[in-house]
Amino acid sequence: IGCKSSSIQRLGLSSQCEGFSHSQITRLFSRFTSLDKSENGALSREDFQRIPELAINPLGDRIINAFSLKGKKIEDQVNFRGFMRTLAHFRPIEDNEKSKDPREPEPLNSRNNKLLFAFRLYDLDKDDKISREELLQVLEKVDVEQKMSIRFLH
Ligand SMILES: [Ca+2]
Repeated sequence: IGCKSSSIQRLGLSSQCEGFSHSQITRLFSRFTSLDKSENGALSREDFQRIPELAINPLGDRIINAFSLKGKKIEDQVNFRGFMRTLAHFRPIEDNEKSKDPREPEPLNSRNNKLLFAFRLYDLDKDDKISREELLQVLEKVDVEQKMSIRFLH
């Protein structure tokens, strides 16, 4: 759907759009470009840290890592393709998930892939296990955030 446009083909996305529509991709691309302060076609850690939603999110750092993760390695720069692939996990699950052709690769917004994505946010050392310490670290961060929001209420 909507992946045939020439501007999108120029981005090298003609074969796969990760389920995004043409207008969504156009919007994502303009967001990507506005974040790319060094204008080198890739986002650095600092570029991501300027996103207000991530700056206030207790798991912001880990979400940034999720964008930068290639296999088990954290890359310094994220290109548009990688940006889009990470965001694809946040798309709503499609109703017809079960009726899809099992030979097709599972979409990134499937239940499994969403779970895997969340799991990776907790698995800091990428050993495919969440240790007690890793879980506690997340809980502590969330707790701080909750305390802060309570303080703001009073
Ligand atoms: Ca681990």
